[in-house]
Order: sequence, then C-alpha cells, then structure tokens
Amino acid sequence: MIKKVHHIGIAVNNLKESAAIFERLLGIKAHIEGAPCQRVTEAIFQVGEGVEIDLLEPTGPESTVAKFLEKRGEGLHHIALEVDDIDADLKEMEGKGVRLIDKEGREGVAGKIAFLHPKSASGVLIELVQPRGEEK
Ligand code: CMX
Repeated sequence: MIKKVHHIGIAVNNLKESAAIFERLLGIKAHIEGAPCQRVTEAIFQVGEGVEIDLLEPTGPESTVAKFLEKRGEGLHHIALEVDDIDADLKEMEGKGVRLIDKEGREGVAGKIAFLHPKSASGVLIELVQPRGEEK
C-alpha cells in the first residue's frame, strides 16, 4: 500500500531565498513549478533515490500555506507518502478511523493526491500521492 516517502513539504516565506539556501545545502538545483490547485509555488529538489524536498511559498493570503506560516512560521508542512491505489487506500484508512481531509484522490502536480488530517497523525499533515501512470 505505502511504497515510499514521495516528498517532504516545507513552508517558506520567500521561495527565492529559501531555494538558494537549499541549493547550497544539498548541492543540487531546484526545479520551480506553480501548483495553482494548491495555491503555492514550489521549489522541488530531487534528493538521493527519488525522494523530493519541496519548498512551498503561498501565492496569496487565502492559501492554506499562508495560514500555516502566519500561525506557526516556516518549517515542516507535510510528509507525502506514495501509494499505488489512492482511493482504495483512503477507504481503508477511513475504515481504521483516520480523519480524512479528502475522501477521494484529486488532481495535483505529481498525480492524484489526498490529505489526512494532522489530528490523526500526531500533529503532522500527511499527503498521499499516486503518481501519474499508476492509475487503477
Ligand atoms: N501541519 C500540522 N498541523 C497543521 C497544519 C500542518 N500543515 N496545518 C494546520 N495545522 C493545524 C493547526 O495548527 C491547527 O491546530 P490547533 O487546532 O492545535 O491550533 C489545526 O491544524 C487547524 O488548523 P487551522 O489553521 O484552523 O486550519 P484549517 O482547519 O482551516 O485547515 C488543514 C487545516 C490541515 C485541514 C488544511 O490546511 C488543509 O486542508 N491542508 C491540506 C492542503 C494543503 O495544505 N495544501 C498545501 C500545499 C500542498 C502541496 O503543494 O503539496
């Protein structure tokens, strides 16, 4: 069901500044991509064997990441886990009592995505990702 950690999302105030910090730290270049469906711009770093570190800058005050930054400041925003059948996995998790933010996978940058509520995961927002090409 869960195949690997797909990416780690970090909320930042200034994408350009934080991307430069992480480029120095990791020794690799960021790929910058807009994710209007999530109201963020992302700096994506492919680290090691396919795990990404994604820096997230909100595109406006209505973004959930803007609310997060205001309340909690910069830092770990979510951990994304790769799955191969997102809708079946969501159903199974709901059956186990996990509080879902999305009952079904929806279109995201990396494929079909859905979020689990941080109250169900010791205060950490979890995203499930079913990459494109793995639709059931
Ligand atoms: N990690 C951990 N806790 C979080 C959180 C996060 N990312 N975001 C919010 N919370 C906590 C808040 O601190 C708050 O906790 P307390 O009740 O203890 O104060 C609680 O969750 C409720 O937060 P809120 O500010 O009132 O926000 P909402 O209830 O309106 O929304 C959430 C919270 C998680 C449901 C909403 O942010 C959401 O739907 N997130 C999923 C989508 C998303 O974050 N997309 C961003 C981009 C992702 C990407 O590009 O991959």
